[in-house]
Amino acid sequence: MRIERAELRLIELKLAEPFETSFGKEINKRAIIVMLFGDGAVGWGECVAGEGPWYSYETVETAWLVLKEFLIPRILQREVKGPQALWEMLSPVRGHNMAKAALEMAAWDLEAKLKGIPLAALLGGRKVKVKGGVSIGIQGSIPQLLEEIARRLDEGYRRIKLKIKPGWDLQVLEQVRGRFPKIKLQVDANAAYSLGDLPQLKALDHFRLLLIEQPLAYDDLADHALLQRELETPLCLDESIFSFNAVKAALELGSCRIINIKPGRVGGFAPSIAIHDECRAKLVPVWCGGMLETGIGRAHNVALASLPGFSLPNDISASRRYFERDIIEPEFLLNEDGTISVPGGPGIGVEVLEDRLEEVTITVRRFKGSKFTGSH
Ligand code: OSB
Ligand code: MG
Repeated sequence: MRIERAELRLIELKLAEPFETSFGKEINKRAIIVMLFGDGAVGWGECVAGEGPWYSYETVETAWLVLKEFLIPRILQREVKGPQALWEMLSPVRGHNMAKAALEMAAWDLEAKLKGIPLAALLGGRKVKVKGGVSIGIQGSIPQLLEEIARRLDEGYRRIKLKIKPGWDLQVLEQVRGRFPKIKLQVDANAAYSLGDLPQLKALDHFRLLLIEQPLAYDDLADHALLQRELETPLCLDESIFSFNAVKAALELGSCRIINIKPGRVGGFAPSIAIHDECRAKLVPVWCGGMLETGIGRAHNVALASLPGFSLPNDISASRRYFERDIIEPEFLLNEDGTISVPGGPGIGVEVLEDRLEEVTITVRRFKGSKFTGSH
């Protein structure tokens, strides 16, 4: 493929409901949407960097800068053998995985469209539907949380993830398990604990959780390994897994027994597939995390989750759980069996609503050769 031109768009959508984690509360969702044009087709990507450096050091603005100054110039007006080769062309840029992934994933969509096959098939996925799940933020009170869980179960979700933090953990789980003894339940601390909290963390073993996600610091594989030895419940790493090499280290050290793969966090589909294959060979279950993506990012996540090693329920919910109106059609719906269907059309298999996209756009920048046009 030849990348003839590219476009970046900063967009903002209102979330259907605010989302609170141990690191903050989000009311609106900002994202950078990437378009890559080549050989008569267009590939779509979405950058998952947040507004502030809380989940990761990357932000919407650092990603915009790195895309514009360092990543797009490496591929523009160049002949690219395929998305794997494109990832290698971006690899001299150290870090900035979310910026890289947005471009790389757009190239996979473009390649799949040029071949006339679904993105899922190009990635090696075989499933026609993937297991859904819903991530529930920290609520104002325990009764409110119980209501929220009941509503999500009613909607058909079969696995609930609760955000926890010190002070919103054991009493909350006590009540949740009391009311919902049988549901598939897991928790995510977004790195809010330390080994000083060992008694509280050990008490999590009482709640029959599928897993405990990222309890300790984002860069602390050693303490996660110590903690995993103290717990029966499997630990799952999210923030710590920023590369294939981080997975090797985590598995070698015993820092977790499950891996959350977010393609944005690891730099795209090429590293996601490598991590998936490594985990599969070592019988380590994986699942696909989410970053409150628009329908574009969700379509990418659904395609990835169709690979065979994604055996646990994913943080993939219906479009409506995130936004009143998504930017794609058809929107993602939850099937009666708690799954989300993998689109069967070429590439991401959903249509981007260009009018809707225009409505939510804050800034556009177009790149063509060494010149560019646009407002930022
Ligand atoms: O830690 O998994 C996380 C959203 C934003 C940032 C980090 C996380 C999350 C979620 C939401 O848990 C998952 C989703 O997109 O449904
Ligand atoms: Mg997480």
